[in-house]
Amino acid sequence: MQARRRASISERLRERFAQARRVVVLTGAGVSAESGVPTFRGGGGAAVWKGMPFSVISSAGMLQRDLAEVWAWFDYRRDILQSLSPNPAHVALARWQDRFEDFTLVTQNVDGLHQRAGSRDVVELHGSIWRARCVACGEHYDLHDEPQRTRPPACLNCGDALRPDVVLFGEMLPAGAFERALEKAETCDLFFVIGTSAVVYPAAALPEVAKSAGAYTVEINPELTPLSDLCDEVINGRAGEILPLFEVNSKS
Ligand code: BJW
Repeated sequence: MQARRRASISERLRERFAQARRVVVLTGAGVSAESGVPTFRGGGGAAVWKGMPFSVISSAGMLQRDLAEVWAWFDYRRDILQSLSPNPAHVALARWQDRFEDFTLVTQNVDGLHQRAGSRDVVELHGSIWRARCVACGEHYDLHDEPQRTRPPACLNCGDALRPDVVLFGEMLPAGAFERALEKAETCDLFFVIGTSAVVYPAAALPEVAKSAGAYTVEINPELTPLSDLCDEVINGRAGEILPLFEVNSKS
């Protein structure tokens, strides 16, 4: 079906939204853009740090070659995040969890802003920048309250090295996370894909799965993506401006 592109919410979507029982939302970096978090792609460019494209620094190969540099990249980003706050898109999605019979928020973001806005039980496909993990025994460490320089230099359990608990290119997703997202995508009636360039797999397969299983699929993004033609509706706009509109003018 040819996607319809609109900058506001159609009556048809409002009806779907009012009647939906099982809703899944897949978010990407664009949802945090209005908080000031840089996206990876979009706007014609790709994130670069110290001259390295993020696809190099955020890769399994880099972790093997230079763990200290990978830590420096994530320390730098955690530092930026400390001064940023959730935006109206995060806040709107946190409200949605109490609105539907079954609501699942699946995110590719590692920034924790959904949780800070009040979202519970978020499926984090690519891990969290706020956790470290032992490369040997898998012990986890919460980095929220730890100033960067005092994080344990090594695992307190087995003494081996710690790494950021995020999913780098070429790594497997956390056990169970994709499976849970897949099950929800297969059984939902309304699926939103918001603020993702939809080029990273397996996350980008979820809207396709939902659509094939009969869900009404909606994309919210200021740019077109490889999923735009697949979706039943495409709202070309910023998540922080569009999502609050569902509440403001909702008929229900
Ligand atoms: C707005 C906005 C506003 C702006 N409002 N919107 C099948 C086919 C081909 C390749 C593969 C495949 N299956 C697996 C692969 C390999 C690979 C992959 O997908 N590669 C492709 C890129 C080619 N996938 C993997 O390696 C994954 N692992 C895996 O599949 O394991 C099994 C396996 C292992 C080994 C071999 C084979 C299979 C793991 C992927 C992990 C991705 N990790 C990263 C880094 C995380 C750590 C970190 O933070 O550094 O995750 S990469 C990066 O991309 C990050 C993101 O979560 C992810 C997605 O990016 P996202 O969220 O879409 O952001 P952007 O920047 O791309 O887009 C922003 C969008 O927002 C744009 O569209 C803007 O327009 C929009 N926007 N402002 C709304 N205000």
